[in-house]
Amino acid sequence: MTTASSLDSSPRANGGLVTLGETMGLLAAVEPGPLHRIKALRLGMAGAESNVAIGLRRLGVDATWIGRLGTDAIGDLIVRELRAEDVRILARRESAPTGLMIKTLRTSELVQITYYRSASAGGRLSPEDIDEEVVARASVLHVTGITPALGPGPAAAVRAAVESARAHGVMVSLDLNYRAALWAPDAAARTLRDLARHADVLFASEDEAMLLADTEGAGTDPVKLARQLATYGAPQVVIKRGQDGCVALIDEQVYQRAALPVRAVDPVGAGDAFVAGYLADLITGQPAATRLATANATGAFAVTVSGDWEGLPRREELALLYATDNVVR
Ligand code: KDG
Repeated sequence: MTTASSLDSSPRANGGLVTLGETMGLLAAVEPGPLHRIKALRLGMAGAESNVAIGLRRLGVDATWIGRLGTDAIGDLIVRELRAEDVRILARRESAPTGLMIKTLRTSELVQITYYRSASAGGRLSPEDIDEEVVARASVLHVTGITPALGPGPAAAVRAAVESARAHGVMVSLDLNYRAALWAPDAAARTLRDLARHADVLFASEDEAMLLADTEGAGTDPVKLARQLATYGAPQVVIKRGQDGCVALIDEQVYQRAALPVRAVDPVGAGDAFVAGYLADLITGQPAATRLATANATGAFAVTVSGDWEGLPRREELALLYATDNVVR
């Protein structure tokens, strides 16, 4: 098996992003409180990988999402939304239902997510869904640690996509995205370590980095954590620190950026937005410092709006967060 090359940390010029994973219906509470007392739930959709794909499209970069959806109204809703966002969809429709998640605000600061996805269409993803030609034409293949947690088929699909990407010289981006509701930490660490060895760009929160790093050596210091993750071979390691900004080790240089001050309404999706900003600028050939600035801005925009992807910015909006007279425009 090939491992990530530390020599080539720039993507090919003409392709966009290809990603794969499960996108689900999302029922989001419109007010804080326990679910049984909520007056209304807003119906939408979300999925870490399709959130990233939408983020790239909003920034003007081509994006393709591969997945499986039920032949049901939620599947139709997802197709409509992704089409409206101009994401290319390579999805089979299944007799199994489209997965669903419920997002409640137990307090105005505490978000709770409940999944209804154990026998969903998205969990039937398999290597036969991976079109090698589509992957070969991309600049970047983006995968997350959520998909391999869905079962052996999705895990094999991720491996097949990564192998295709590596065989065709396509950069591999991995967001560890550990989901405790889906698998145990030791099983996750084993699989994610293996995937990390094939990544050119590796994203992690501090907690996720600790899952893979030797914490005795790194502790909780984000720069040390980034250095530890870099030992898996990725020339670009980015630690997402939420409201504390980010730390990155890119081509052996350390970068640290503070987050942009915004009033957070909904933190879910901020990580995907951050990744989308970074990858959009990577694909369009921007230098590391610009990639991180864009990532910070896209992450900040995402948290200002209720919904996992709805607040993602268009390129011309990025500078708005730096404006000093940002009241009326
Ligand atoms: O990062 C946000 C995602 O986690 C969310 O949109 C849903 O894909 C999702 C998941 O599996 O949690």
